[in-house]
Amino acid sequence: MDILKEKFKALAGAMRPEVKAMTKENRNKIVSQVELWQLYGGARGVKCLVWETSELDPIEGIRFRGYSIPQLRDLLPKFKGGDEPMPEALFWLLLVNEIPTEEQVRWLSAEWNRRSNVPDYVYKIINAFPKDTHPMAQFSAAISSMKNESVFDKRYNEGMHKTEYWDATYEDVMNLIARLPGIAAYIYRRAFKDGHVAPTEPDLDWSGNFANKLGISSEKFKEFMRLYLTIHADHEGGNASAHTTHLVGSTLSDSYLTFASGMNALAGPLHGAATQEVIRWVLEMIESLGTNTPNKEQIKQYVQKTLDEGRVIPGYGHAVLREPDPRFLAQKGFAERNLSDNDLIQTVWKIFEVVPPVLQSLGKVKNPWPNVDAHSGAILYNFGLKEFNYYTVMFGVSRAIGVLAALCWTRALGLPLERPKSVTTKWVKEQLKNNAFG
Ligand code: CMX
Repeated sequence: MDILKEKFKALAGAMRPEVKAMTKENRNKIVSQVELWQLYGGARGVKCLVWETSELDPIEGIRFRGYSIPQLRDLLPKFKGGDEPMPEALFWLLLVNEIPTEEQVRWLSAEWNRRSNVPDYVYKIINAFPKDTHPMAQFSAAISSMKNESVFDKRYNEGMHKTEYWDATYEDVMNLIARLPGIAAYIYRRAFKDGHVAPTEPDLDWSGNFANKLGISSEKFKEFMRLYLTIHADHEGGNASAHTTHLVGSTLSDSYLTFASGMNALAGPLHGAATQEVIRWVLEMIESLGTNTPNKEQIKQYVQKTLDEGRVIPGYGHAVLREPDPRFLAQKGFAERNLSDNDLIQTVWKIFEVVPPVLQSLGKVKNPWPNVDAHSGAILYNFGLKEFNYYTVMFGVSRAIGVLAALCWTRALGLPLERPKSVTTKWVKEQLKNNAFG
């Protein structure tokens, strides 16, 4: 058994009976109440789900196993010569709740490289798509196609005991994460470049290899990838891609179909596809204003025009956060250190000054501040990745780290099929008529 799996087995093995006993003893304690608006309001704030790997505070933002992003930039091991945290290190932390050593991270990079071979038929499936098919549709289909590889499915069909589900899931999760850079890069290279993808370099990490495979091999871009793939990984369990992964995983669907479902959720413009919508909107603004360096007054007028057209300002607002997203600030910090003389990035910073007061003045927007998607596009564009309908795929590669670590935990704790109760409006009206709500 490998070193990470061994640690996970020990930790989760101890926690499963503890959770069972705690649930039994406190079965009827009330955790959360649901108000009528929440039925029609996307279940905002209803606590009805366990997610071990991260927690989102509306003010402080995301904490991965209790650590903020600035703390993790300090504490997580770096690639040799680099400054940015590595997603391998984050996966280790999420899975076994400890900061890994450099040696442990090197082991995980090598392990993912070892498992990174993508089956040939996956390329054939991608090749069958028209090249202009949205990259997220190709990504989702390519991932789904690997159901055939599932260790979980094979062992389930052989009669695996339910206490072993975590073990088979761990194997699928490790294989799937290892293959994602190759699959994602092939979608990019085939749709927009010459179709050639660089081979995996055994001495390079997961992010460095992804950068190489995309065809952008500068050290700066590799460093950005390390940061980007770390900070987009997890955002507690209620967001659409995480929750979808959790829901589908709870049916014991294999990790490939389960993760592909999460990707289908990420592909929506109110969620992960906001990353492409932001840059599209910024470029449209630049074109419409006829300048690469719009001033704040020009930006304000364009923001107002967008709102008057009944559209949202992409990259701003959040269902939970009520302050600027620390993931936005982490990317701003990277740009300040590495790319600040760039017009597009300067424009993103001016938008950051202009948009919040405008949204605040509407009186209905609960969070006028930027979210993660407000910054990433401008940096990717600057590195030469200009095909912005591809950006959500990159978000998806990162999201695998969080939602698949969480899937291992779901299986290890033996959580059941998810099945909340729905009601009809007729039922709501009857309850109101009978004064049946508290
Ligand atoms: N621009 C304009 N209006 C906005 C807005 C924005 N950026 N954010 C919220 N609003 C509006 C809502 O559309 C809603 O209007 P109506 O009452 O007329 O329907 C009102 O303000 C209240 O919404 P809210 O409670 O503040 O926000 P929600 O929790 O309903 O929605 C989100 C959150 C992210 C969908 C919303 O802020 C939004 O559409 N933002 C733009 C898209 C975006 O950046 N999404 C990425 C989120 C991060 C991620 O998941 O990746």
